[in-house]
Amino acid sequence: MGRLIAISNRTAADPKARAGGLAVAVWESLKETGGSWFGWSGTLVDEPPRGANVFRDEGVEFVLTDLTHEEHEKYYLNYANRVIWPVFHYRLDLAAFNSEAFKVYSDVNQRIAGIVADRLQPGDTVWVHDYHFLLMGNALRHAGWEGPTGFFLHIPFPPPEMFRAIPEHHWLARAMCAYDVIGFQSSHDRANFVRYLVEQFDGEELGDDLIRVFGTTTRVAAYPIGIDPNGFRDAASTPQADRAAERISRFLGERHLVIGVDRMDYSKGLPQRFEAVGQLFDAHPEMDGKVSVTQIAPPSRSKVEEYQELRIELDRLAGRINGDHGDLDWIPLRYLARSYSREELAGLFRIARVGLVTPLRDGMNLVAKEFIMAQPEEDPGVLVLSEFAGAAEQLRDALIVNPHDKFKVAEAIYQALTMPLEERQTRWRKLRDVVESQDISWWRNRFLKDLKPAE
Ligand code: GDG
Repeated sequence: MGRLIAISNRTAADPKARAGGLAVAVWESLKETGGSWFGWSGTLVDEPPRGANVFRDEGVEFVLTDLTHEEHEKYYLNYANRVIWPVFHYRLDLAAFNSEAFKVYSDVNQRIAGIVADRLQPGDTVWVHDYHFLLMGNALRHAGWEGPTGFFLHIPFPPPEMFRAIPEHHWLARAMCAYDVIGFQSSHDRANFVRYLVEQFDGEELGDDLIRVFGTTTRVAAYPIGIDPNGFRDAASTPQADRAAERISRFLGERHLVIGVDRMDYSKGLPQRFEAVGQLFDAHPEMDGKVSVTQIAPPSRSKVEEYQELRIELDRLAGRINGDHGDLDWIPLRYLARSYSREELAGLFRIARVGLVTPLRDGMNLVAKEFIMAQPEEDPGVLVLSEFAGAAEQLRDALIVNPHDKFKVAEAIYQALTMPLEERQTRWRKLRDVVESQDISWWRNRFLKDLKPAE
């Protein structure tokens, strides 16, 4: 294969950003093939930028463009994060449809496609990531690029009934089919998209994941993303991890740790999770003083109104639960609205008895996989996992719950806290085998193997 060209809104140009799953996966692939990574620089400017900021790091070329304030407002904050994000997470009620924002979204896709197309060479393979760039494949075709072009959606794809609520759904779908390969996190997301193409545009399933629609053939398949399992296991035994584990142990004493780590986002089901924790202590007073639930929730997109409301709701719920159940020497639910390093998180996961991953909707959820890899084999913790996370398709030996059902989630936490060692080990070994075998390289290799023109 020739050069790999990655396009994503945020890149790993900043070495500190190379810790997350996507950043590591793309970064490693680009280093192997000597490729380029196009995206937003993170800088906002008043005037439309001319050209891009180009630099190299470890053999990888970064080509970054600034966004204007207007582009940031309409393309990023409005269309990507207040139309596509909520609808794709089944939250029509939170969508702020806006045709002007769609126009700017489309313009930014085209502008960046122009920057990319100018630098593409025959033999290159283009891999576009995520919901900011649904239109990028089509824009590249218009700019004259004919080589292999694939797209991976990191977030869920909604049922057709919801997708059709987006006024521009037909434009989005038509443009998406300009990609040679469209990858989803789960078979469920794939099925939603295929059903949309079949019902709306008489798409024809040709077998082998190929769909014929809009006069072209596109591969539509599920490629569940993985993590770097050894990297995360190693992170859990660094001095930084030990220090974090030690610090929280001082606070825990003999108590069991139940941990959650999520970006503060309404898709992650945090209010429902807090309610379930309250229910746990209501239903099992014998757990009083024996368990400490710690939720780490770094704020994200704090300029968007719905995120500000979520923050207020979490403050309120945590205050109520601690007011109802806490005692002079015990805080049942600690909620920390800040971020920690990857090593610190790994250290906290390592000593947790229960990992709570209960999103209302999630493309995959990498935290579930990271939690597994940080567990010690001799005394592993238990994963409580939402059936609505993409990860639930793979991690069948977790305790799978409906995150809307606070009674069942509370019982699953209780079951996890009281589970005999032997059962914890049996479940954990099976989960570890999945996370290890279906890792980040497996994901990347499967996608790139398919990333050739479908005909
Ligand atoms: C999207 C999709 C899909 C979290 N807090 C801190 C921190 N994290 C790290 C986690 C994990 C990553 O961020 C979060 O990944 P998730 O998969 O859980 O969720 P999203 O951010 O919503 O990601 C998701 C993913 O893309 C990949 O395709 O799985 O469904 O929504 O790695 O550990 N990292 C550090 N400090 C924190 O405080 N360093």
